[in-house]
Amino acid sequence: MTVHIETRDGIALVTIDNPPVNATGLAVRQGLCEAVARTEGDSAVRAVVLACAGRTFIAGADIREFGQPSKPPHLPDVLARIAGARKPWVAAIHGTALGGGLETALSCHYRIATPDAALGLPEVTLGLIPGAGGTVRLPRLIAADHALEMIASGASVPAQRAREMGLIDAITGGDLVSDALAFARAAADRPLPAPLDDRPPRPETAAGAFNAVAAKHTKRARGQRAPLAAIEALRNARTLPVPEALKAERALFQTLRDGVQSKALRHIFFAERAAGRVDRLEGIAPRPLGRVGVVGGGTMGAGIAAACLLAGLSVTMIERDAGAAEAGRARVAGILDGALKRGKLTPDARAARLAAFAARDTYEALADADLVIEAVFENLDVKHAVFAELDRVTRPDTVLASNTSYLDVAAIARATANPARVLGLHFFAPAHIMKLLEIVTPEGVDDSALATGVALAKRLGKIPVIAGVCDGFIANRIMSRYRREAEYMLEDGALPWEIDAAMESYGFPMGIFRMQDLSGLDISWAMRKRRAATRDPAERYVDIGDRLCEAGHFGQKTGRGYYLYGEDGRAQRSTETEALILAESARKGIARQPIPESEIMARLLAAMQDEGARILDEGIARRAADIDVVMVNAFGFPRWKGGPMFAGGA
Ligand code: T1G
Repeated sequence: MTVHIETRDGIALVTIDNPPVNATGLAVRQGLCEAVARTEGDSAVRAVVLACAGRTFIAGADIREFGQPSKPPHLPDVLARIAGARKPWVAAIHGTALGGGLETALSCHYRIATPDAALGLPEVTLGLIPGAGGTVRLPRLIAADHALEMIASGASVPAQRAREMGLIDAITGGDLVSDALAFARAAADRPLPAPLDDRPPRPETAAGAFNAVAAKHTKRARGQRAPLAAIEALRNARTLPVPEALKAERALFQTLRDGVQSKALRHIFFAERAAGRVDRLEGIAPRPLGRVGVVGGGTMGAGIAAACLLAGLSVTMIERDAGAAEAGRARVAGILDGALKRGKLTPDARAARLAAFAARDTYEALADADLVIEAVFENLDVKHAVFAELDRVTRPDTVLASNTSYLDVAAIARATANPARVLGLHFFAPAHIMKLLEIVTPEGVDDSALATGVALAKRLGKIPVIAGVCDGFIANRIMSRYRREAEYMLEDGALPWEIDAAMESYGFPMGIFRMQDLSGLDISWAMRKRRAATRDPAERYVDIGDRLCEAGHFGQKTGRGYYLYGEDGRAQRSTETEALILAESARKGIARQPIPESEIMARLLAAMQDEGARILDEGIARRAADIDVVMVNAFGFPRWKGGPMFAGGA
């Protein structure tokens, strides 16, 4: 039974049991209609508690249903029956009440939640707005600007905050269902509260607060339609009669649901979850993951160590000497302090995490590590020396991983007696924040070692994407390709700020030249010099980046790169860079032609899709959707475009 009913001393307990997240699929909607009819018709029932089995209260409508014609009873109709019930309904919330789940709770007369519950309307993250009354009812329960913030941002609020805003009536102290039954029993003796539809919209918390939130999210939209639709729906809720506002909400929702941005966002939602499912690992248990070793306390090593500590793992970091170990320890402590400042860690949790951390200057300190991640200088000889030492000091079952961003992991593995225990774990800076983790799989890597890498990604709250061994794996290989295309366009007729503007109007947070200036032009310059001897002479090569570096212009850190940087650090167009580019075009005999914005993006997307197709052909990536997951999570490809392969119709 997806929805079952039992009555305890005159209170009906309606329980939804629809794993994995109690989404309001057809059977749930039918079951709820049945529950309303039965409880309304049973004179022994005085009140109703709506609860969910499993890990969470309803986490939303079933997103998988959106691609097909929706079948009645539709959620808004189901919720109207609950709201119209003559007996009080109490929503008993645990886990996350999200989207249609929170809308279902809003149609109940009361809501109570466990202390660790969270409530939200995240529809905008799927390119939607609430489609079952949320934009009309939420602002009748909580302040207008609070309602707009929740719906336009899609962010959840914890139970305590929900209580303060008036979104829930109580937080339970003990067992949720028992408390909810007691709450319902007391409610049965009181007059029913007025349905939300009959209440006036709540005022804003301060004059102008609503418009300030609207302005903030209008600015942040960057071409996304859903946040703007959310603002429109919340304005309707304040100005139109409820029936008109609900009709307008439904129309906006259906337009968004059938639009390309929502299809792209739903594609990425499921692609990110599918990325971690690896057929070859079915039935393969990961090895234990309690103690992690990190070799290297630089930016990446410290970020990786902090990510593991924040996930509750014990970490031993080693560096070449006591001074470097102390510097690495300080970097890790700094990251945890940042998490404390941002409220992501309590002082006790920070102390506990630091107690699980050691920074040492001897390989012997890694003797009991379950997994070791190397994050040292990107040089094969250096990595060979590290892995030879790891082979010597670690247990035979310890998984060894390199964080290399482009070196051949199989070549690194050859420094060990058992290469099958070596894989790549390519983190992206900052490692404790970026969600993507490329899991690089050399030929012959042991399945349980691979399963351990995937398990680590999930433990860290990251998205694992399996990548084969090649230069740059998936992310950097595609980025190198479209960076080259951008540089070709500099010679052909475009300027850095034109290319960056095209990318930013497409939805990237930052254009590629601005991004390179930020990370430092000298890094890729060093890589180009290293590869000069093996570069294909037939391949077109653009010298502009080299010219800038030869003149000492490494980007923001030297005050000039592709852009000029003022005291305030703002990027400005550079006439010197423009002159250098024009001179390079002339030197190569290229007659520059202006390149319109649409063509700039078309060429960049074609470059990404072309490299993506090669990556699939070579088996470096398992599916086109994995490539989308990588580009969205590594390089800010706009989620609402679905990734380069989705955008290209793959
Ligand atoms: N529909 C269908 N499947 C869903 C789902 C949903 N709403 N939410 C999760 N799943 C699947 C997911 O694909 C995965 O499947 C499994 O559940 C576990 O998810 C009318 C229109 C709830 C915080 O946007 O944010 O309501 O991979 O791996 O990390 O106005 O899932 O196991 O086969 O993410 O513990 C609004 C989306 C929908 C919430 C749990 N709701 N879900 O996170 O597990 S639109 C959402 C989440 C809507 C109404 C509108 C998270 C989670 P599989 P998971 P998790």
